[in-house]
Amino acid sequence: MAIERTFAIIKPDAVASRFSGQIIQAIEDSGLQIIGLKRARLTPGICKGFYHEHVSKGFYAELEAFMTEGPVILMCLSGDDAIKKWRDLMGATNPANAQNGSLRKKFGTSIGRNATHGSDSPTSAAFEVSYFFDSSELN
Ligand code: DAT
Ligand code: MG
Repeated sequence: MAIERTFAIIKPDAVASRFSGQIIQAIEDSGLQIIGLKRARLTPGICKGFYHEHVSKGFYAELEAFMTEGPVILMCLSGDDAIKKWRDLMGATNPANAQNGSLRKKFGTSIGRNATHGSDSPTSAAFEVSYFFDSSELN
């Protein structure tokens, strides 16, 4: 397996509910390394750039309102098969369909308010990591 980097967000619902510690613990328990981490408050403009593939969709206004409602924790994760490993830890987009034990099942409350984000491909991971982190912030 190849060492990959992926991008993760602890979304505003999970930060506000003080689930950040449990989510970070789950990442460390999985063997993935957190090589970049910061807390931020997304603006509508930053959100549009990040979710460019979703801007034209019907749910985008709800997504932007949610992602800008409070602080988030942004992370770059590194490890074997990191993109799939982090997607598997999170579970399905809709918490109702997510596997028992997954983070979205445990901490998400609806398809819109689903606790975490993870890149879905090497291309999106490269874009998303560089959208939020300078290379000097990854160690
Ligand atoms: P994922 O975050 O699992 O990659 P996605 O890229 O399809 O899912 O969508 C990005 C986010 O947008 C998702 O985490 C939650 C929100 N979203 C997706 N589909 C939605 C819908 N039908 N209604 C409300 N929010 C939705
Ligand atoms: Mg996605």
